[in-house]
Amino acid sequence: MKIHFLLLGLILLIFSCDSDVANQENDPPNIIFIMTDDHSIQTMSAYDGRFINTPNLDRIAEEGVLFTNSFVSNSICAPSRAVMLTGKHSHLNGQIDNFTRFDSSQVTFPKLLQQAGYQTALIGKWHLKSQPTGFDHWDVLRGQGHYYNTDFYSAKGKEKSQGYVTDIITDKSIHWLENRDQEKPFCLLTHHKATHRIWMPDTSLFKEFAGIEFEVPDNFFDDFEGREAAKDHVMGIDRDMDLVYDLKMLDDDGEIQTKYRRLYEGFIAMLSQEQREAWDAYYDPVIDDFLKADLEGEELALWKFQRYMKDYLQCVRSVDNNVGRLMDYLEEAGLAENTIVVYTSDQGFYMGEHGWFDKRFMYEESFRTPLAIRFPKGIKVDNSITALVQNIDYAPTFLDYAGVEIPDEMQGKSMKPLLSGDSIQWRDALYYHYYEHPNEHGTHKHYGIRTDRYKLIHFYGEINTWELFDLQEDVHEMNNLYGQPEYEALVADLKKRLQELQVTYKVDRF
Ligand code: SGN
Ligand code: CA
Repeated sequence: MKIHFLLLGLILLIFSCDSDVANQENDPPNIIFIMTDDHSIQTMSAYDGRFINTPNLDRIAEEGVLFTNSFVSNSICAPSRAVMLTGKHSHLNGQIDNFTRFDSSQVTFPKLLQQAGYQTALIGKWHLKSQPTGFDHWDVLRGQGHYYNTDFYSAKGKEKSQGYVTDIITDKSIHWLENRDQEKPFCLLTHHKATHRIWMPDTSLFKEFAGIEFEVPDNFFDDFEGREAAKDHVMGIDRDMDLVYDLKMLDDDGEIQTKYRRLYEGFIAMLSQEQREAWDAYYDPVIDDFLKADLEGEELALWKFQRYMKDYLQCVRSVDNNVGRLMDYLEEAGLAENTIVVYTSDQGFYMGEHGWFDKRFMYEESFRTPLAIRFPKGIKVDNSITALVQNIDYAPTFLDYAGVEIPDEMQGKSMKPLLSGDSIQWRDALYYHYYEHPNEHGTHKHYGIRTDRYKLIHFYGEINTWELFDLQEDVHEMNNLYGQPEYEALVADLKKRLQELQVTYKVDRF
């Protein structure tokens, strides 16, 4: 009798374990969508090891997949966010620039996931002006927010934080995960302020890049020959990067007077006494050395480049540490297997290429954006994917993995087949359109097409110029081939393909 009961117990145990496994297999995956602001692929070591080692960001790629041809559709913040939420290009979701207010009545992937039973949350940068919709919980910065002691806004109202913004966004994310409804799958958007201008580092990370000289890009002293639109830029490290505001050279005697000195004073007034002491202990000797060196011309430009890189990279370091912390939490909580972790940025950034900071242009550094995806249970391919993907693809991908129907109106494609190793027909060209003009960085409106080898851009509005680049022969896009007779047939073909893309994407004016 006893033996029978034991046997029955054993059978029941095996059966229940089996069904647990079966349940887990069929559980919809959780999603953690980590996005930084202005993080360049040049400063993520999975892509490029010249400047910084980012082991935690790379870990997502190593244990998952790195997309080596990942692009945005409009290289600026609010538009990128709207594209990712809606899966549609800017002209259809209406968020063509940073000034517009996002129409939050639109269909977005968080809303669809929520309807399908997901718990959804958004923590960190939002920048879309209208109140977030489609989230059970949101706790966001207003506009750009601040690096130190910033305010957060939630359904409960405004709350001041104490500390460094990248740490706080991570703390809030982990806290939400710990207190979520364990019965439901979740989708968490952890959207950082870093590494946005003015690149204010965490005071505890000041030491790392002391004494390091960064490699200066070959085209740092670009004269923009043959590229008229770029000549109007206001994003030169030499000319436009502010010594006090961007580079923190706030001297006590007020010798260094710059356009944005007062603005910077406002920012650092937000630091606590302890934070301010650590801040000054780091920058004061740099200011002294800078004043003594009395630099001019090219030497000054190169000094500015080195300082810019240090501050920016210190912000990246904090992101890397904090992404590591979030990944560790997933492991400890037993969530790693069934959670899709995405790491990306709202666009790329110039690290001195063409002598620039900022983004906006369809040139490679700001058109590209990092993209790594880890999903132990669902990814069947090794390490890297070379297909041309774009941020219109994120929403359909999340919906596809969650088993939710992808609305026809979404223009992106699910990347799930790529990640599953299925052989499918993928796109062979990308469409891009940047609209914000006039703006503080002088970038003209432009649109264009990029294939795996060529890029054709039309700058319009106050100017009317075309640019053609052979990306295989000219990776830095210095040699505009447009107008050269031997490229006439290629240009005609690219214009035709561009027009086809405009029809496909329902662009009504071109
Ligand atoms: C701010 C920055 C600009 C930056 C835009 C857009 N100036 O206006 O340098 O191009 O944001 O950035 S700042 O003085 O306020 O830092 S975006 O990432 O939000 O699109
Ligand atoms: Ca940005």
